Amino acid sequence: MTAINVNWLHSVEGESLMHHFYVNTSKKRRFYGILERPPLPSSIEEVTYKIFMVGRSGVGKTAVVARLAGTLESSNYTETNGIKKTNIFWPVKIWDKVVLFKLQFWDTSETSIKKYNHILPACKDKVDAICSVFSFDDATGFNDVPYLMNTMAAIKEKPANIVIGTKFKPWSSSTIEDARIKEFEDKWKVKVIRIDINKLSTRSEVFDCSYHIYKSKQNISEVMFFTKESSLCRIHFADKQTCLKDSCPVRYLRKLESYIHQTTRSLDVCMYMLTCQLLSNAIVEAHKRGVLVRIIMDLQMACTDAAQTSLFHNNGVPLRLVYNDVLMHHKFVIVDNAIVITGSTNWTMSAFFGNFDHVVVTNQHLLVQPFVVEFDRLWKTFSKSQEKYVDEPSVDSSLQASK
Ligand SMILES: Nc1nc2c(ncn2[C@@H]2O[C@H](COP(=O)(O)OP(=O)(O)OP(=O)(O)O)[C@@H](O)[C@H]2O)c(=O)[nH]1
Ligand SMILES: [Mg+2]
Ligand SMILES: [Zn+2]
Repeated sequence: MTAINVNWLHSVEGESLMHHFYVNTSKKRRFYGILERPPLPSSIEEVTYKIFMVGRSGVGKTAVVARLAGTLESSNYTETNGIKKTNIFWPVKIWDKVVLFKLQFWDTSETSIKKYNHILPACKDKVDAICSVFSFDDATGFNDVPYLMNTMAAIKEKPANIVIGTKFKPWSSSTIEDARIKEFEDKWKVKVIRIDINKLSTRSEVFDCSYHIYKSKQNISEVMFFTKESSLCRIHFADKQTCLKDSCPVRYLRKLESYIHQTTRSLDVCMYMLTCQLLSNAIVEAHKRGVLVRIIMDLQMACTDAAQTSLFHNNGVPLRLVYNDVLMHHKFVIVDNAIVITGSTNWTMSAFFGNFDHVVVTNQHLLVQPFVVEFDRLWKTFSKSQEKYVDEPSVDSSLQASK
């Protein structure tokens, strides 16, 4: 179960909503004008983002918005005059709820910005995201993208960044190599959305825009409590079902799993005891899809029978097993250097199903940053300890009793 499911639109629930977004008789998208919105149940949360399009003249800003809105008709170029506002509604299922995104694109042109002093301030006011557009035809324009993103960095709301490359032709080699795009994505922590005009469906493009902004704007502060009663839920853990209890540990566990599933770049795990198979498998899966996973564990706990150490080791996940005169007693995980999951809870089944324990999840920068620094420090400090496990995997069986 992942936090977001791209295939959800094809599910019964997804299909039941989709007709609101298309004109019945054709495959054409339905356009919603000012004050209009799709007639979805009011229980569905609507999230509005104001997105300001920036990029060189003629690069395809207006064409991209029209394409995403499903209203692209002519390919004749006319410079945009003034500000053009376009609302695009799109539903996405995130975790266990459907969110209706209202993407409000603000599109203008360099000439308009120069001509009228008030256009740029109006576009920047309360903006949620800056959409920088470049063309795969023009390598020099791509060099400008960091500059485009940086000119907006002073805005106090700290807009999210999305980057769109137009005129992408998957079948021919482009002037901008994949390696350069990848390097850019890693450096600036954004995904480049490639627009291939020959691809008829724009679903993944709209999805990428919505989800990318959501991820950077989302405010995470979660608290989970595990109690003695959590043990009652162990029976429905087998089929991964949650019950109606708000504090159902299976729900919490699946939530933790979803954080690991949504990791795209790095996953740092520092955990005294890590025996939970569900979460261990999710960590290995992340490693397999290219996420930079690093795990620090206490050597003695890592050598118990229940520990998943050999699973990590056999899959080539980088490990540091710390053997010290004091315990490596931390329980924290950092997702993409942006989210911290921490608390009293070891990632073991006994902790999730029967201990009094807690977990806090946050993406508050001021809290996350010290964990990032501390993890790096620990990783460097214990750089030699992994060999110890490989050389002497002896297990003190008396340790298992303390689990
Ligand atoms: N082949 C191809 N043509 C595109 C693509 N995107 C845009 N174009 C064409 O490029 C031209 C310029 O597009 P616009 O969207 O008007 O450019 P703009 O960035 O809005 O330009 P200004 O309004 O002057 O700032 C138009 O003729 C589009 O049809 C694309 O992905 N592929
Ligand atoms: Mg334009
Ligand atoms: Zn339950």
